[in-house]
Amino acid sequence: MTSLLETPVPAAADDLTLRRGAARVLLTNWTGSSTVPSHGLYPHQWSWDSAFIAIGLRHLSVRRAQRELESLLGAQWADGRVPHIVFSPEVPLDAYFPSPDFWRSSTAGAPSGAPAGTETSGIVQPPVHALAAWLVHRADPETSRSRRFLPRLYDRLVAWHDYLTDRRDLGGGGLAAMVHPWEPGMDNSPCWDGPLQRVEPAAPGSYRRADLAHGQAAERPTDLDYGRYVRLATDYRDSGYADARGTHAFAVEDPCVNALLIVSEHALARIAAETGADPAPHEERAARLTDALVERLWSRADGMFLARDLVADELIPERSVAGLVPLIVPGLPRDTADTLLATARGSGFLLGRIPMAPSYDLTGHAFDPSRYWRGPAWFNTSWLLERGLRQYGQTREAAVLRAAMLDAAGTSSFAEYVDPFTAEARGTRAFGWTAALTLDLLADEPASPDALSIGVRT
Ligand code: 9WN
Repeated sequence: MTSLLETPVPAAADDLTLRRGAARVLLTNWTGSSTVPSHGLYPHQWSWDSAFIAIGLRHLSVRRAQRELESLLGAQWADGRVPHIVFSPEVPLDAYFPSPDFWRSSTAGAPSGAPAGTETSGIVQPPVHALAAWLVHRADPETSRSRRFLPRLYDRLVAWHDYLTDRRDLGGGGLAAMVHPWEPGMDNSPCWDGPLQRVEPAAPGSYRRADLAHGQAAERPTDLDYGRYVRLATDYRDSGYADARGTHAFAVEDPCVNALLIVSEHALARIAAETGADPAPHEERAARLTDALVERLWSRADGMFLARDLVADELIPERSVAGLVPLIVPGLPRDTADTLLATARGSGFLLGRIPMAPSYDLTGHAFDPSRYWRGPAWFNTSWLLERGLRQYGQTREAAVLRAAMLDAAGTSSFAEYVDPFTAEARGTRAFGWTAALTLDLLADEPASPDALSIGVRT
């Protein structure tokens, strides 16, 4: 197969048309205080979606980008968790499952400090928020300072990271654990197939999926997996959303989640310095997390990071794009970064040889180019890889990936995910973070390889 690196970097067909199309998606998906990932399939506010969306929205409206993060963090629980969904009271209950009457956050979540006046889910998603807040600030520091954007967010972001590094350190090794496949954001990844075997699915008639009304069954999780998701969420809710070691049937440490936590902790150090707080504790925590990531999740045999199953206390032998995302972490040992780059270019992910890296190993037994997180390529993980490549000096490869992403975003009508070989659209269209990250990629070529100066000229 010819490497894309051997051909000239194609200019994005028409940047202006692409920019207008992406802006239209964000304007259409804006609800007045936040952005829905998609009006049909995901009609509420999602946590990591909002962070990626804010990163793109800052190029369109800094005020809206600030609002996006403020509204999400406004629904934070007193224990520090940032819920993975903030429900809109205007959307009918049957538009999305599980709906607010399933999670019952304001009652079942009360022991864990859920807000009384807003309905949310009780689980979390990857912590991209401090990174997003920093990037939104950098887009227009003057407006940010005059609105006291960072000082108002700082304590909330610290409480969020404290929750993850304290209550969610379920493995005792210093990393944050996820207790439901919806939490790492890559719900249907083959990484979770093994740990999910232990979970008794909820009875098929006890709930009704809403996703199949919008997505094709062949591109979505199976009913059996859905039954297991429902069982885990029900049990967590019935425990009052309590986090304690040894009580979760599903508990994993995910490399993408923890890499994002590290980058966000570095961002928190910059936010601290900007707001007059002490950055040192954040840099120290980022360094500790980086050591723990390498110590607990690096697989020398696989040349990449793997997730750890905390119930069995072993690495999960499935290679997903989550294991390449730590390229976004600054200061990895050089041989670790070099090996990771080699794995990304190798037969499992073909980085630089196909348009966008798949979500799961192309040679893996469970690979499927169309099914949700089991093979298709996503724009958020590709955006992270693009930044990671740049950070480790691979600017030419980063430029090739950027061009391929822009091309795929336009031709797929800002699809939720695409076939990794053909970049053909899969999932829903007019998807929030695809449009937002397109705007971010179009905004500029970052002046510095530092992951925290993503998309901002310094
Ligand atoms: C469950 C909203 C979310 C993304 C996730 C993606 C998908 C939800 C679902 O959609 O998950 O949270 O219903 O499948 O997997 O990453 O945040 O876009």
